[in-house]
Amino acid sequence: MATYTRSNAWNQGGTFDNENLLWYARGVGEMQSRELNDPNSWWFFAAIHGEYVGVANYPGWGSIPGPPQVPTSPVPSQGVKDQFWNQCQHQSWYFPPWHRGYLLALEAQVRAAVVRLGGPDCWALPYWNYFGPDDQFDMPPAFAQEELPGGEANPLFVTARFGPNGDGNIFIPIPPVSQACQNNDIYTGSSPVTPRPGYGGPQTGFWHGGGRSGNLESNPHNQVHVDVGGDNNVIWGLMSDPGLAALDPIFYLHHCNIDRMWAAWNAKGNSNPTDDAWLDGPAASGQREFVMPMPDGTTWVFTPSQVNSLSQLDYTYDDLSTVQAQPAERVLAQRLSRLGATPTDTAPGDAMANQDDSELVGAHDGALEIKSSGARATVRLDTNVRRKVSDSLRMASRKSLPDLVYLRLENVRGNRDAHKLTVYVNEQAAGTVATFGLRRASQKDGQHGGEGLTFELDITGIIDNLHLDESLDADSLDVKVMPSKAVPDDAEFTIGRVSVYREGQ
Ligand SMILES: [Cu+2]
Repeated sequence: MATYTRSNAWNQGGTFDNENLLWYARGVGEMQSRELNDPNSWWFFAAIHGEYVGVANYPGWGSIPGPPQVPTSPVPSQGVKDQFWNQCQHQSWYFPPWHRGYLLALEAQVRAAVVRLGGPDCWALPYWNYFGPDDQFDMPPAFAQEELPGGEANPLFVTARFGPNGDGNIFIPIPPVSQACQNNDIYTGSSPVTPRPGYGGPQTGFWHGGGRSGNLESNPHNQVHVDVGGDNNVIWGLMSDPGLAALDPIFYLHHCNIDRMWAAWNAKGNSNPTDDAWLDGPAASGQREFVMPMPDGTTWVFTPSQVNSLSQLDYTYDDLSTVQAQPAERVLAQRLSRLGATPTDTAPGDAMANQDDSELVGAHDGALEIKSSGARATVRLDTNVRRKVSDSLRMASRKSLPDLVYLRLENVRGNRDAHKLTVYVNEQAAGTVATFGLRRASQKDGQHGGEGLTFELDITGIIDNLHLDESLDADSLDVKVMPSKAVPDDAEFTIGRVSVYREGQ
């Protein structure tokens, strides 16, 4: 039996009538009263995720328009910083387990503060389920109030939180934000040619960000960050940047929902990796360990194997339902009938599983600049590979499953963290991605040499349509990338390469 039950922040209308939110606010307030070099402080915890404590210009912590007032001193020793700070795992298969451990430690800190203040010892972190009924896509109102019911300053209130339209109205637009990731049934793809990031993210070592996000991280996680933080054309919101995000108390309710979705995904029968490299974490191969300060002054070193399942842990959620996936079999049957395959074909199971059958169909080489008017690329297709795709669609049957096709925006770089990009292929919408973490992933002196972010979209449905319209014979695809808002003329914002891959199944 779990000791703690995490519940919906929107209970009692998401106001301070929800006691759970009121105690969260008081606990956060207590943590915010501690100094930066106290491992039990709010500021120290944000720095465990990522920090710009000493950076002079925005997004330096010293230039954030309060509240909250963010102290930039006293800075802990180099040894303490090296041990604890800048640990967050992004664009990595460690994204789900690292953030689970991080939430557990923060929750323990807030609970200890709540108990000290006379609150309930069963206090647990609330989650913000932006997919819930009614208006739950709106931020719970308690976060937008400047004062607590007693008239004191509200520790949950943040100035640098601008929303999707940059006007301070915080809500999550659904769509493009969706729960479609819950339908993926693979945690990390295994093809050595183009390994899909899968639900949980690509295989990496200790990885602070850069490259490709898994499906859960890409949408909803990255999009919600950018929707909440946004920008106001001068600065961007705390939630829009990994080095600022965990300063905003809404951060932990967002991540609590992401953690809930992962638990729900597992509860539906999907499996986490069984490789030792995942289970034992990066420290097992000599890299940094996952380590958290606990309220009793101890440190907790953890591995993914220790946070693999809620059954090992002392908490649960009051609701583990997320969208019910269409069964993969029905999705495939619909696709085959659209492509004209006869429904009486051989039963599934006879299909030959192609291993490692993945290759480039075409690419647009040379960097593209993203302007307010968008970016446009003509992706030339290799004649032979394109024919292979066409043939697989024409011959589609249960014995010979049609190809899957993916589009990649490779090595997107720049200083625009709060943007979304919507991609069109031959004028058909292929999907939307968010540039959360772009600035940091683009820094040449950063951990991964400024490779930027790479986005991948499944364009199988569009390719099927082009095939059915008999327009897949063209030797190129027209790819258009539209930013969600204006891009200043002097902004850095580029795409390294646009590519299209096929994969046999
Ligand atoms: Cu996050």
